[in-house]
Amino acid sequence: MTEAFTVREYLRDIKLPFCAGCGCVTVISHFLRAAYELGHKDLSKFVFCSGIGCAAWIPSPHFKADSIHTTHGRSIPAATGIKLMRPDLNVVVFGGDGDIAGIGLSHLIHAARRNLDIIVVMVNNMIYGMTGGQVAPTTPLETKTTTTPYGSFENPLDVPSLVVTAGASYAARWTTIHGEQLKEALKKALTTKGFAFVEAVSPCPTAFGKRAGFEDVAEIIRWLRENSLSLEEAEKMAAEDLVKKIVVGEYVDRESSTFTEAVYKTIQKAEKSAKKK
Ligand SMILES: Cc1ncc(C[n+]2csc(CCOP(=O)(O)OP(=O)(O)O)c2C)c(N)n1
Ligand code: SF4
Repeated sequence: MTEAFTVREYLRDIKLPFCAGCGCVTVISHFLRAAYELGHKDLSKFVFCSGIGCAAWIPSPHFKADSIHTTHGRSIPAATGIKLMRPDLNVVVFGGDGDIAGIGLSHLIHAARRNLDIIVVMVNNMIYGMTGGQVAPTTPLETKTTTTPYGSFENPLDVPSLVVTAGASYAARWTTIHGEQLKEALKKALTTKGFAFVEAVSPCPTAFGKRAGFEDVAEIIRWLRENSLSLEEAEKMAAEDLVKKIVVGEYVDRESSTFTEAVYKTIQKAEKSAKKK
């Protein structure tokens, strides 16, 4: 089935806005391949939501699909409304780490807590890319950015672990160099009953690489390869040795009742009791 796949089938004829070497392009390709391998010949069963930022340009207006660009950090509330009105559709949120885990963090936590049946793909370039490279909640410790010229002094947020604690059904982190695993995680997310979260750690040569001291995108890719380790390997290591590592793998894969089910069940119950009166 994979032989005939071409990303062009799923994209409008509009030039993508990303810099050369940007991981957003890799994420597009793996996401569309995942959809294709699940039998989606087009994106008519999808709605895409995104906020503001480079990664927020992934779906809209490029995918041949219905999509909505919201304000910065507010893509999950829009997705919530769409999913409740159209539970038959795959509602997918794309966003950067600033959009999803910075300004939009509370929405992410509550969507996971509710086990809202949407898919959130967070493209983690470890910086605020579109605004020129400010420190983000995901920037690795001691990394130089425009707002931390002497290196970041904050611990980065481990977003997959956070959504697991909040109640997500599925959570995974891969990098764009783990192509096959990332695509498989996206397929799992798309078939998960409940809240599914996929983090794709992604190179941003322009805003992250230059400030953090990387010569070019090849050097960022080398760094991703050298610093990624599996959850199983990480379990055997001390916390202080993991500070600058990228722990990849599936953080959770479990089933429980979803927000949409709970809402519709409550509506039915209310209608039944109203009829009795
Ligand atoms: C309410 C609001 N605050 C701040 C901004 C400015 N702003 C635009 S994009 C962005 C962050 C982008 O970073 P991220 O979400 O990680 O996406 P990236 O560009 O790195 O893909 C910020 C702070 C805004 N547009 N709206
Ligand atoms: S600034 Fe970074 S994230 Fe934005 S398009 Fe360029 S490489 Fe990609």
